[in-house]
Amino acid sequence: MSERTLVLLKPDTVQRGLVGQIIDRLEKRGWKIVGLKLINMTDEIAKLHYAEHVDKPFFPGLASFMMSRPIIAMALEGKNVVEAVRKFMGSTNPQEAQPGTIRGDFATDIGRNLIHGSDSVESAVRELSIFFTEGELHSYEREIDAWIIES
Ligand code: DAT
Ligand code: MG
Repeated sequence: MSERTLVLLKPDTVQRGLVGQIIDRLEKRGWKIVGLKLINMTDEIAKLHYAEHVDKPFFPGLASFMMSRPIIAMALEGKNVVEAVRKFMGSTNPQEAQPGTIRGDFATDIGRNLIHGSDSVESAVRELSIFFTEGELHSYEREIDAWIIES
């Protein structure tokens, strides 16, 4: 079933000039970009987005990293895209991430792991509403989808 997920390309991705390569891989996988913008994360957004982590010892460092430079926020649509993007990203700790994943190919440190993807369909709905208004999420046809999606 087609669903949507939130992807964030973290400040390290933008600083390292990896935005194009990562978006290239996402597009080649066949997922549809339905929202995209460059933003600065605020303290308020960090607390909302990482609500499950606010009381953890790593949260202050995580929040200040995420607010340090601009990030890319993307909404992706596709079949089983939430779980599939998690696999595409690789393990949270890049030391454990498989080669072929974003973190496994481009990252070494947990605090510089390049990319965020929603961890469930429920999280995706919640997180997308933090970063995008209804009007910023687009529904549109792609003729090539007949060559990517069976039905
Ligand atoms: P993920 O980003 O894979 O969903 P998460 O939701 O558990 O991972 O954590 C959010 C981010 O917080 C993660 O991408 C990097 C940081 N983080 C998680 N666990 C950490 C830890 N033990 N030490 C430092 N940073 C951590
Ligand atoms: Mg997470």
